[in-house]
Amino acid sequence: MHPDARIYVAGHGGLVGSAIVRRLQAAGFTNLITRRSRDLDLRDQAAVQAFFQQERPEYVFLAAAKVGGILANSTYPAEFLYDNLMIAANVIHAAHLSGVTKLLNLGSTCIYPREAPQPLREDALLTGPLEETNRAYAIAKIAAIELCDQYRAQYGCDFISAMPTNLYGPGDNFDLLGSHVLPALIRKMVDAQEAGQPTVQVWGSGTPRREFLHVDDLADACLFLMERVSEPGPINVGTGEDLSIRELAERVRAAVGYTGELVFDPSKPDGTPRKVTDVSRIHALGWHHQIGLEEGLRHTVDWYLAHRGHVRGEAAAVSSPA
Ligand code: GFB
Repeated sequence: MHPDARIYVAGHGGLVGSAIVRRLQAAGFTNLITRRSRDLDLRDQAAVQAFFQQERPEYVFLAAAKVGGILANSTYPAEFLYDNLMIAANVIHAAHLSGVTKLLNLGSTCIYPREAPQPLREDALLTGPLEETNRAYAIAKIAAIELCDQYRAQYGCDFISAMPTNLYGPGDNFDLLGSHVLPALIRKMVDAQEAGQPTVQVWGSGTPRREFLHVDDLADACLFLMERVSEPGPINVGTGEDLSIRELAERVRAAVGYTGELVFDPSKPDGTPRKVTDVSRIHALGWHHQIGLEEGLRHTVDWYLAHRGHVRGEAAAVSSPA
């Protein structure tokens, strides 16, 4: 990408899109195109096609999506399927029609089967049944990969797909019903410490294992992949290291300085028992994450404390994947 390339970041207001914008600006790209969702509804095919004809982006980062944690995914499966299918179909098709040079599609490691061997390799895609709590979202994300691959096969479009593991960082959704586990635990423990509350509820059994990647590392990987990789199929982006939800809760407690007890709530779902990515493909390509969980947690707690008056808190935020 040349420094004045016309680059559209779809979903620039979300966790991932805002990190990609920061990364592109830091790298000296000056011609970034963005639209707020209230100005351009990516589910509206005619509006999306008109936008692409008018703006003629050369590069597209597709970071727009309806996303949320385990509860939001299982409460609103129709919207997680419909919105994400429409966004992907409209943007990818319009990118083809308007002659976009290259597009990077962002998905999630929940595309892999629930019982796939761990760590999750890219070739585990479509080899078994999906996790129930996020099947709708996963199917939309699998369809987006397939769109990229079929437009590549039939029309030669240079469309690639990155599959980040669970993400966190500045700009996350801290709504307790809609968010993912890491921002939820930060918020619960900060609030509990301030209120002198002796316990904090942690959903599920605490035994599921998850991997966490700082969103600034993901943004770096997106730029890396956009500039260097042109291949079909998903490419995992993660750290390759996981921990249990109980261990995560202890780490958050230390980062926040919460002195109360953790209480596990078995009435809430555990979701998939383990999700850790095999990152050998992206390592072989030459990319490696930089931000460890301890540093990333500290940074995110600081960000939350500085921004807590005006963080996002929708039940299921629209605008960034994973
Ligand atoms: O982050 P999370 O909502 O998403 O939950 P998934 C991860 C684990 O943390 C589950 C537990 O076992 C939760 O029960 N957990 C404990 C909590 N306390 C909390 C809490 O206060 N809030 C939340 N949210 N969880 C999502 C998928 O799955 O991950 C999406 O639904 C997507 O499709 C995303 O792939 C990355 O890792 O289970």
